[in-house]
Amino acid sequence: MSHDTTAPATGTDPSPAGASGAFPDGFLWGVAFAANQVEGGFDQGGKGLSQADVIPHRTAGDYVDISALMKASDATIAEAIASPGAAGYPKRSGSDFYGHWQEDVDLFAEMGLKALRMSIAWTRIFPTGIEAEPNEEGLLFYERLFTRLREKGIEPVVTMSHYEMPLHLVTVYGGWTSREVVGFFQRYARTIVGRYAGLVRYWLTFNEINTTLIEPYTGGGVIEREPAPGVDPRQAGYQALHHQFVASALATKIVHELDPAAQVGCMLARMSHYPASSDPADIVKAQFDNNMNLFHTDVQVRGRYSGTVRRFWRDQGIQVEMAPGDEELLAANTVDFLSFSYYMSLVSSVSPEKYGATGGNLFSTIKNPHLATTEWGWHFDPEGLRYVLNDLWDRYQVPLFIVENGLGATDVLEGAAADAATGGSDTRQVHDPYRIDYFVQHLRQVREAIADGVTLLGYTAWGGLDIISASTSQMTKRYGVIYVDADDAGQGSYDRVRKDSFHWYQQLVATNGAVLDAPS
Ligand code: BGP
Repeated sequence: MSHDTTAPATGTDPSPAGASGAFPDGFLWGVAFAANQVEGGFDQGGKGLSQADVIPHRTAGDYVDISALMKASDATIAEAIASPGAAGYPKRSGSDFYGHWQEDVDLFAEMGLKALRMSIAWTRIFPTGIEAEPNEEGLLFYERLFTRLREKGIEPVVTMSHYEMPLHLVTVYGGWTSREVVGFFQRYARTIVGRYAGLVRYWLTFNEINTTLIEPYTGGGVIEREPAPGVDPRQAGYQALHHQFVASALATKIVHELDPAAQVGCMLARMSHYPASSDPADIVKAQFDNNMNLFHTDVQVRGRYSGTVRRFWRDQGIQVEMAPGDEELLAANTVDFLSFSYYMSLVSSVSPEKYGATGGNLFSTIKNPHLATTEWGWHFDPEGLRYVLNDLWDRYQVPLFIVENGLGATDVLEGAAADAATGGSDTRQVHDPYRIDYFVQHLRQVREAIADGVTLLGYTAWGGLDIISASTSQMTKRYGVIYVDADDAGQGSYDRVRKDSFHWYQQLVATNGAVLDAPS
């Protein structure tokens, strides 16, 4: 019998969704950012210091190994606390969304956006995390913002915790390694869900919850310290992650009780691992790496830890302390949808030394000879997004939501600002065809996945505005379709300039994706 060589259909599929899987009506086209990277105003409105406010801007050669950029030690934190201003700490000024939010929302409305995925800064609501009463000024800021968004027909999709917890909980409680932090988070979640019921209909609990194992400080507020003798250095990460799973389940329960009309999703940095060869050893390694990424969603969508991670704990001697009732709580409070970030794919092998390495989101990987890379070395793999969508849909059969995807690039600002003295008009512009091409190639694959039968709620492109990079703390690693006139040192007018991609994205939304067929 001959081998079946049928390839997956592309663009010609006669499925009921119509040729090439048109985007559904009501598709949530939007953009996405995070409070710690965009807001600034770190010392305004009663906000407390967060874990992100103490990460300085550092450089890292070729950005293949970025781990040093995201770490904090007792010494670096003390130094940061002693530095009163924003200079040297880019996330303290962000893109000054705190000062420009009305103008930015008007720009989003001009683009015709249907959704804005954003996060609430826990430190604007509970500055140290342990207060009995919330900070009213902080609550009001988001209330006004959500109200304005809704007035403009833009759905707020809100992350409760996006790499931004009160520094006090990090330095005094040990971040998420402390069980007490679960209680503080529960109070925070109850406060914001109660206050914004009816305004926020899509909640996400923890951003890229798998970061806690990869970058424990960024994901879980775990300061890097020498582990006690005989204790596996990964122990703290797994314990912190378990507490986050419990807190996520409690937050899910709170939303379902306080606002049954709202939905809750989890958020994973989905990193699909391809085997480097057809050597069965590489195949099994890739399967293991994928399952070690997906166990995070197994817990939040299926309600239980997978056999793969339980075996890993046994083999590695990792002890995760669980309180009585934790597993029942996880099982009873699973999410309504699964959201994820997709930037690139990775490669697995039992003999990685045979291959070169390249950079990536949160960690580096084996270089895939079939793929180009971005300026920061991330694999450029649009088809990988179709693969991920089908894989997640087949595994979980819950609605999916792409809440991050986009290209970090060094854009060039041309032209000059308006000059009152000479009467010169504002001629500033940014030509970013590479970003438009990135969106076109990824969204065509998203459309294929919809034709394959995947249920997808929406797509929010990362950045929207240029914001401070999570991993490198650079402003100049730009993702936005709106240019922000500021540099890595926080110098600039913070003026907003529409890039070419702004106008393209406006067409994308207006045509519900049909612009993807426009000749480039
Ligand atoms: C994801 C984070 C975002 C964002 C993005 C881009 O991991 O959820 O916060 O920053 O990656 O990465 P970076 O900013 O490091 O280029």
